[in-house]
Amino acid sequence: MPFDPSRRTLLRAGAVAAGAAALPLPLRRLLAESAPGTLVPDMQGAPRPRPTKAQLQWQRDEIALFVHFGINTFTDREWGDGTESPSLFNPTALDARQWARTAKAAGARAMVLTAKHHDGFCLWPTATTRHSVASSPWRSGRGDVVREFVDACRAEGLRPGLYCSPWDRNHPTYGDSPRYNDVYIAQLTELLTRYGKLAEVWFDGANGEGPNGKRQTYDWPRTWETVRRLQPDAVIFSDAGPDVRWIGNERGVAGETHWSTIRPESVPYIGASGDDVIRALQEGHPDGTVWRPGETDVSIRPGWFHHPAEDARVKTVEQLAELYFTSVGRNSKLLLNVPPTRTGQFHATDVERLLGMRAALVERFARPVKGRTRWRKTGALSAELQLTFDAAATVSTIDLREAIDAGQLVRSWELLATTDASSTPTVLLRGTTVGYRQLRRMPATAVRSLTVRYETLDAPRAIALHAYG
Ligand code: FUL
Repeated sequence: MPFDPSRRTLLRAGAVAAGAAALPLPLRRLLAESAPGTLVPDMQGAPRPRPTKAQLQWQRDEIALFVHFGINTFTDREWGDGTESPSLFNPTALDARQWARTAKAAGARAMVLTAKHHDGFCLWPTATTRHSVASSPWRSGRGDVVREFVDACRAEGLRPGLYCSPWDRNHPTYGDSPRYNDVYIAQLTELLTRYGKLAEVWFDGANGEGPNGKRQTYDWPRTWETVRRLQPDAVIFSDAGPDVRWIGNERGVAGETHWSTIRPESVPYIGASGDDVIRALQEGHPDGTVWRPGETDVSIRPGWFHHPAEDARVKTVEQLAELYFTSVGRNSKLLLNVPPTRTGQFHATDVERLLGMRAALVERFARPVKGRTRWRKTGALSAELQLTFDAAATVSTIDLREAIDAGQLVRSWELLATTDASSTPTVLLRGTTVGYRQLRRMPATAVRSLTVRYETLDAPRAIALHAYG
């Protein structure tokens, strides 16, 4: 039995030293103060958050592939316990270019590799432990998966990111908090200085006891400071931010309402759990004081690592295309995990499904319907945008967009249509937030005009409406 998903959720939720009392003050302060976006005054003069350049780029990437690869790939487990021999790591035909080519062909613009998972095995030759590729038979101990990964990303024009688990079930210092924190910062420093520019640094909050029976207390403020100093253009992901927050589930579904802004106190520390926290992660808040959009991480298979027994349980093309609509189409970003097999390559089924997803999405957006647009303010906090066609046009996909570099303002909208048969507009769709993108599908409908009426938090700005046949 490779893993127990409910336990995984529990541990993620139970993360950092079991609660607010243990982590907390410095981190809480840091999270509250590290609002990375710049603030622009709204119409009442109150500051409203906007994204940083790095957050904007992260969002515009739309799809990134997550690559879970490591000792678990060779033991058929989801969580190693750290006692695995490095001699098990021996991919027969590792080809990071195959990952990168596939990612690109699937429409991804970035890729994030598990440089170290909870078992502590490092995919790069590190000075901090012998538990790494340097002690494995792969490439006679002279290989570096992280190097091959970043090189492959750059060769294919993808932006690389790294995951380095703070939970380390191998390192002897784990549980001895200050000593292990030094080791962890040394590992991050290697990763953040040796491999060029990174787009994203991904932190999982899972946390357990060390060999001394003590639970490790992570030093998040020092961790964030290290990333900011060494990779100022990377976004930092964790459950609670500071740049990108978790979306609250691993099913690939963002909230139907999804503000990129959030009240930091609603997710006060990494690993905070409970219905209110999940709701805050899913939906954010219109009065949020920081720009911290949600990232939707989900695996193409039931597990995060490759298990031969799951080769027949790869998500279908339809399921994958659906994920795009429930993440990117809800103002989020899709981080789609594709685990290499023991050969060190993506499985043929996964590749085929990813290409199928891409083809399905290309087909969905293949027939843009062009018309004349007219925008007007209809009130202090409302506006409408009309798209008129010369002849009846068939529409089945709607794409609404806010210019989020100036922040997120739309709080509710409805889409009305006129048809040839009647010039009285009828409501086709309704929604709440828009943000970067709001995508909707509907049965093909013949229309003469489309009008989005929307309400905003502050003085309205123009939005974009694209329709596809
Ligand atoms: C979780 C980890 O425990 C899983 O193994 C996986 O890496 C996932 C993305 O995050 O919390």
